[in-house]
Amino acid sequence: GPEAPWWTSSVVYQVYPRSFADADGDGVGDLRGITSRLDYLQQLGVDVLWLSPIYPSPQDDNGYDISDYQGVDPLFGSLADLDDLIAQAHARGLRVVMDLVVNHTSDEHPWFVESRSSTDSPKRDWYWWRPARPGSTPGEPGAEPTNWGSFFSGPAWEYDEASGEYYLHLFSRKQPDLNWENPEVRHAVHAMMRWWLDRGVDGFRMDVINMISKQLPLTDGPVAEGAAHGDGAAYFLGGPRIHEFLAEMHAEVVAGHEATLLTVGEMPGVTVEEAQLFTDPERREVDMVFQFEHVGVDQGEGKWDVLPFRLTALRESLGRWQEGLAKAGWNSLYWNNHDQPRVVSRFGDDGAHRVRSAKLLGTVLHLHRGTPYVYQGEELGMTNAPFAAIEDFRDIESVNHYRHAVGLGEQPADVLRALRAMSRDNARTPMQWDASPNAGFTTGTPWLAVNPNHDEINAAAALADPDSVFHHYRRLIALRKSEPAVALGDFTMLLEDDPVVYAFTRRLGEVELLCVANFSGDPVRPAVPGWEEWLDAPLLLGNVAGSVGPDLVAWEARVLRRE
Ligand code: ISL
Repeated sequence: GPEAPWWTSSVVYQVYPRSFADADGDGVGDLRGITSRLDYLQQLGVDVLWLSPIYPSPQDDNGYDISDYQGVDPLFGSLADLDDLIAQAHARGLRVVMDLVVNHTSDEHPWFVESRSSTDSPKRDWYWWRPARPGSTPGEPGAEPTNWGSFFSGPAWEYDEASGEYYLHLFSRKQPDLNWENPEVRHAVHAMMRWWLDRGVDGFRMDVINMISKQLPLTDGPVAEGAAHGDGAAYFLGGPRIHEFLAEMHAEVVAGHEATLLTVGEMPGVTVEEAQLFTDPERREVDMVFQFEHVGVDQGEGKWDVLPFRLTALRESLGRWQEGLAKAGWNSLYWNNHDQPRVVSRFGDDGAHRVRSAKLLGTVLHLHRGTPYVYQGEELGMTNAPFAAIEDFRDIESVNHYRHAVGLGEQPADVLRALRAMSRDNARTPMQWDASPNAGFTTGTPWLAVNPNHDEINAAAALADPDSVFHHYRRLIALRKSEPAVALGDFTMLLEDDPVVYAFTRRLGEVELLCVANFSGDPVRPAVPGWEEWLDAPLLLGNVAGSVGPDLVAWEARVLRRE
């Protein structure tokens, strides 16, 4: 068949600029800080750098509220700093992917300022303006055009007193949704994307891109028992024109550059059937999607309903995605990003077995079929943070949720417990470079406290220790380059019902790999069919030095190879 695309054998590293490296000492990470750490990324061996938003922004949602798509927020530096970062990355063979946040803008974006200025504005129709519910008093609770809740608590509609109408915001009230039905909006976005490609960027990670097509007319959604708002997902997730909009974007922006670019659509709620369509190369929409099923296995009714982790649920989900995208399409593989708690605290053991379980998690993920994403600090086994009080949090989602939940009568201690487990701020504590007071992240006061465990968990210590999580990730990334079955082998899940052993094979031609992992603190003999024969196969990679026997020790993972 045709040669596999370059990103099948690539690994992407996500940088959250605010928390990565602060060169100017203001307590917030910046572009020059990132550039100063490119050697570190090169040493890890990653191929692509994905930058979370660095554009001018009021920072209501840490840059996911953009007020100028073609600039750099002074907080992070200048356009010249970005040009320099891109040039220096390219010089090291690293591609640079930008975050594309076009479901919504900031309410301070000139487009929205214009749209809001009058009902006759030529840009009025660039956003979703609606009158109050018939028979209600505009501005009163319950008068919103639909009953939808926003992702950040409260209603998804904000009343604009000056014009007497409401605008839609699926996220914060400072993130009004763009109206993609309007072709002018789409053309403006395409032009902006082309401008970035001309500047040298190598692709886009598309924020909540499956929310850009809305089902009309916008109508009330079902209200769960005890919920303050309705669920509008049926009207904005995977709407009727989503495939058309993505195909159009591909034709207008990506076509002709496919061989060098990477596009990944972030799609909360996407099903594997839909993902097949989005990522089938024949359809020319996106290369891969971020799906959320596997990071929902420890959540019940919403993310704050924290459930115990069950390996069987994780396997069922990941296995179904491996199967669903086996023939056409492609998976992205991730445990972490700037919205998720730290995986070693979540699915591993961040106490006695932190290092080994972090390596196990990396091994299992990177041996699946798909493109792995490493989120900053994951390669160090960084953990969730010991947040003590609500004052320790900065994230708008966390802070809003606390206020609303406590307002509705929940016990503050219960709300805090859920925040500690699931808050996005767990991912956003500063990168731990060394053991110095601010972890080598800043010489100033960090915008979010550094995790006190940086005296032990940090890049300087990891680089110096050949058995560190960092060096294990480096070996995993190198294995993808040296062993074609890692990137392209067929995937077969084993042990469908095993509560502690996660095992699967990859096969490419005559080569067969076995990945087997003990997700527990107790030794176990894996029930893998033919395990005795496998014990004769050479170990490609493991997380317990010298381990060869039939039993896996606590949190042990092995990758074996035979042909
Ligand atoms: O973490 C979440 C809230 O529970 C997710 O629902 C998250 O909001 C969702 O995955 C969309 O995330 C993206 O868009 C948001 C932004 O806040 C996130 O940081 C971004 O990754 C709005 O732009």
